[in-house]
Amino acid sequence: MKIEKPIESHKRYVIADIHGCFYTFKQLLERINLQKEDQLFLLGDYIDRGLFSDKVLDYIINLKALNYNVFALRGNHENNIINASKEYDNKTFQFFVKKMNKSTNLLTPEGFLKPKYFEFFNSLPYFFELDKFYLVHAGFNRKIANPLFDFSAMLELKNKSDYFHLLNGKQVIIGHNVHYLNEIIKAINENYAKIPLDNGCVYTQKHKFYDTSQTGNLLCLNLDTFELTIQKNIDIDYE
Ligand SMILES: [Mn+2]
Repeated sequence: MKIEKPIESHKRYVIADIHGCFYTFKQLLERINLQKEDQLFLLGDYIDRGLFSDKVLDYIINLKALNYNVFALRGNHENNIINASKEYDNKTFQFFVKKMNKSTNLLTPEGFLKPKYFEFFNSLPYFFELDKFYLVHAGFNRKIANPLFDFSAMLELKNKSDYFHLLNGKQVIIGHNVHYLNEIIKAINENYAKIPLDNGCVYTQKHKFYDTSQTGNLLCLNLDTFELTIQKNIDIDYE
């Protein structure tokens, strides 16, 4: 899906991996002072891990209803939950959502995925093509002739270091893989071919893999100035 740049005075922002951190997301949007004419790109994984997946989704759906230019991509978490809702029997599905996802607030009292969320997830595209950028949840499979056809790579790609060249002349902006803040800032400042934006917003406490002094923020990149707004997780105050 190709998206044209807005006129000069309007801004373009990208936010990745909100993962249920509603209050942090809202605070970040207030700090950038998002206007209706701006473009806001979201890189997927709105749900799970944090406690407020439903509030995040309702907020995004409402911004769209109010005619904000919100462009939301599909993450593996959205893809997994719609697949599970189609493939599993209801008991297994509820178990999956409860145990794996902590997102029981996405379900009806009968244990089905609420139709408004199913519709939203089902509508999400896999990538956006902009003037100078591709935006995608996890990345592109650069080993095949046309990376724009490998949809599972777009959702799941784990490899942290396989892009040193632009894709069709464009920079690629990704979420999905947690990167430390200093790595992200370096990629932005040095204009890397691939810019990661997932700083592991939910990882605020001591963690077995991550140095949490370098994680725990939700980030917003201005695509035209490359200014980065760093919002510390405030959802922990609401849990
Ligand atoms: Mn992901």
